[in-house]
Amino acid sequence: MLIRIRKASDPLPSEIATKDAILNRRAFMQAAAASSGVALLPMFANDARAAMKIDNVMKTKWGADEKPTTLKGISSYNNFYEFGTGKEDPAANAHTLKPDPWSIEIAGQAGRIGKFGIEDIIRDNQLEERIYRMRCVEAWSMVIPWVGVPLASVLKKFDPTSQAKYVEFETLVDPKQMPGQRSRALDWPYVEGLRMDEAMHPLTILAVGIHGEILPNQCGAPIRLVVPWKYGFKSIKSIVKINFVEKEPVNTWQAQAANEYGFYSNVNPERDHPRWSQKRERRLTGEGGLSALFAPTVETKMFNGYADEVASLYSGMDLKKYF
Ligand SMILES: Nc1nc2c(c(=O)[nH]1)N[C@H]1C(S)=C(S)[C@@H](COP(=O)(O)O)O[C@H]1N2
Ligand SMILES: [Mo]
Repeated sequence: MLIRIRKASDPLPSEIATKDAILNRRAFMQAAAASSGVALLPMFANDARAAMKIDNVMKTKWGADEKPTTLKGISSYNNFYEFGTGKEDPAANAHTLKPDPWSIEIAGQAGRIGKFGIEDIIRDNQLEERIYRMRCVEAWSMVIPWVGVPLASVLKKFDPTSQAKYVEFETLVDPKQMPGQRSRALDWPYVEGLRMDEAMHPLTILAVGIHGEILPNQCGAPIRLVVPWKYGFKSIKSIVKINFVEKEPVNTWQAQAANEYGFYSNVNPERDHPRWSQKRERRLTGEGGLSALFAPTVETKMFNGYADEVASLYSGMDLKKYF
């Protein structure tokens, strides 16, 4: 089931220690923020910055020729409705999220179910850097150097049964940590789903970092999904539950407006959103003050440019119907 795109090296004891250290450093960060009475601002504090660094990340071929959006750009223009609906809201509000300790409930059609600490979930994996183009349904895009692990290798540890046709993911619900949940902007928890073969595809990862550093809270700390050939909303943040299910899950945006957002949500320039075109996208580089407004547009590619890798998953499907 697991398709390897390279020979995976066995983790060295030092790498295992590194993953536990991610969480310890996160605790350090929070302590530092609490004692200084300021919000977590890793971008502006040098000590904190060093503490955010993730060691032993293996570079991969993915996106080697791309110019990544800056960390500041990636972490100051976000969609994370749990912290407000404005693009600047998550950066301003996400300091109330406590990503450490963190556990994920594994449920449904699998041999091993229960609650697992995040450190157990990624323990056996080599952390990889993959520079992926990410495209929001709102027609903007970024190039993000993720640090993460293949989702397939994580899911396999829980022995999904033959009944497991889809994987459903849920975000934390806690209005104390996520003040946006005091409003009914969306139905909480935020839910997303993938077909099993999409979840097992080698491009699909769980991310724990960006630009070699621990994920900023507003980017979905401590662990979020990344599915680069689909619109951004499929890449659910701050995951607390992974559920192996038989039926196609109803994802949050589909529940919100089924005529606008489907289950598949593959990036498709040929299928416009009912209210706007999907033919082009604004590429946000994170450089220059008002880049979000004045960013040049580029052509949107089918499957966000990953057609060679993923088109075969959908052979025979009418992607205008299954949008
Ligand atoms: N839990 C949760 N996950 C979420 C969202 C959200 O509002 N809540 N927004 C989605 C959308 S619409 C996009 S475009 C991406 C944005 O990820 P980024 O802020 O890291 O760029 O997160 C996705 N994951
Ligand atoms: Mo999005």
